[in-house]
Amino acid sequence: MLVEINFDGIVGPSHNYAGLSLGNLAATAHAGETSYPRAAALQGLEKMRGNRALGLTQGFFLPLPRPNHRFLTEIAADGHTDHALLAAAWSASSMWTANAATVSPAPDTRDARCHLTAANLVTMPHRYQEWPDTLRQLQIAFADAAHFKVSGPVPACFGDEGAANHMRLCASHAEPGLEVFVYGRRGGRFPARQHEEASRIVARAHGLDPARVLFVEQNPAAIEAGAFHNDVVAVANERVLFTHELAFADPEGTYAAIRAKVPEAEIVVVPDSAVSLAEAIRTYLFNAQLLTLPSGEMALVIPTEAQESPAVRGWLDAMLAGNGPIRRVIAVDVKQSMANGGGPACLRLRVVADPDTVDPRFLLTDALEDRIAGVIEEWWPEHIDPGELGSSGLENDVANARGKLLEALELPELG
Ligand code: SUG
Repeated sequence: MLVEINFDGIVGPSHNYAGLSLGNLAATAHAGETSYPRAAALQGLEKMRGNRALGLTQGFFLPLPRPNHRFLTEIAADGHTDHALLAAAWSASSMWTANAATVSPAPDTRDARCHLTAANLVTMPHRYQEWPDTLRQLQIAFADAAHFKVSGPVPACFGDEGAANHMRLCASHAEPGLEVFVYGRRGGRFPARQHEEASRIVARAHGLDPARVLFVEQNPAAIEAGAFHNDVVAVANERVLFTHELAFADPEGTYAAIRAKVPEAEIVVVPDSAVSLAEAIRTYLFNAQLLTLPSGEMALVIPTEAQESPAVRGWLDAMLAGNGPIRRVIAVDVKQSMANGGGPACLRLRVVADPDTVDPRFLLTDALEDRIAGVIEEWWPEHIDPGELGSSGLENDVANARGKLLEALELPELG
C-alpha cells in the first residue's frame, strides 16, 4: 500500500545561526544570534508528533556528524581559517530534509521503483558537504532494491537542491503523477540555487515519462525577494497546487500546462494584493505541509509566524469560509528553524512508498518519540553562541549527543 511518508530531519545538536545562506533573508538577518538546539529539536519533534496524531505515517533522518572533519581536512582548516568557512563545518543544515534528495515515486518511473537522487547542494559550502552522509543514510533507510533506487548526486557543475524545487500533482499519491521541476535563472542579485540542467538530469535519471514532466522557471522577482527555493512560494499535494501569484516566471502558462496534463488539478492562487510576496516570504505561508488526512480532507500545516500575520490570517479565514480543497489550517511552532529560513515544509522529505519496505528504524512510533525526546532533553546543548563554534568543549558535547541518539535508535552504521 503506497502512502506519503514525511521524513523530518531531527535538528542536530550543533544548530546555530552563522548567516551562511546569501539570499535567505531570515538566515542572514539572524546571523550571530544565540541558538537553542534543544528547543529547536523538541519543536521539530513536536511537529512530527502532531502529524502522527493526525493519523499520518512519519519518518525521520538523523543529524549528520558535525563538525565535519572530512570538510575541515578538505579546506585545510588551520588557526587562520575564515570563521564563516569554519562555521560551515558545524552547520546543522541537514535538518532541512526537503533538500536531501529529489524523490520520484514508483508509479512515475520506468522501472516502477521509487527513485531518490541525493542533492549536491553545491551553491552553499555548508550545504555542499551534506550529500555523502545523506546518501549513506538514504541507502540504509531505502535499502530494499526491489522497491527503491537510491543514487548519488548530479555532476557538481549543476546546482541541485532536491525536493524543495520539485512538486508532484496527481489524482492520489499511489497513481502516476505529473512531476514539476522548478529552476532559477542565473545572474540575479542572489544565487539561483536550482539549475535547469540539474532538474533535467534528475528527470532523465529517474526514468520519468517526458509527457508527465514539466520544467518551470521560477520568477526572478521571487528569488530577488528571498525565495531561495520554490517551496518558499508554492506547495503541491495530490490534485492541489497552492501558490503565490508571483511564484513562477510565467504563471498563466504554468497553470495551463498543469491543467492540460492533470485535468483534475485545483490551483489555489494567493494574489499579491492579499498577501505581498514580502509578507509571504517573511511568514512562510507557502512553506507549509499540505497533507491529505485519512478522512480525505486536506490540511495546511503552517508556521505560527504565518498564523500571526493579519494579512495571511485574513486570507486563510476567507479560504476556509469558501469551499476550496484545503479544509483545515494547523499552526506549528518551529521558530528556531524559521530563524534560519526553514519552515515546516523545509523540515521534511516526502517519500511515497509502502512503509513495510522502509527500514523500520527510520519510522516514528510512540516508543521512539519518547526515546528521541529523552536523548534530546538530556544531551542536546541548551544554547550555542556562534563564537563557541570551533571550541573543543562544544565539539565533544555535539559528538556525544549525536552518539547517544545513534545508540538509542540502534543505528551504529551511521557512527
Ligand atoms: O539552505 N538555511 C537553509 C534553509 C533551507 C530551507 N529549505 C527549504 N526551503 N526547503 C538554506 O538556506 C542557514 C544556515 C545558517 O546560516 O547558519 C541555512 O542553511
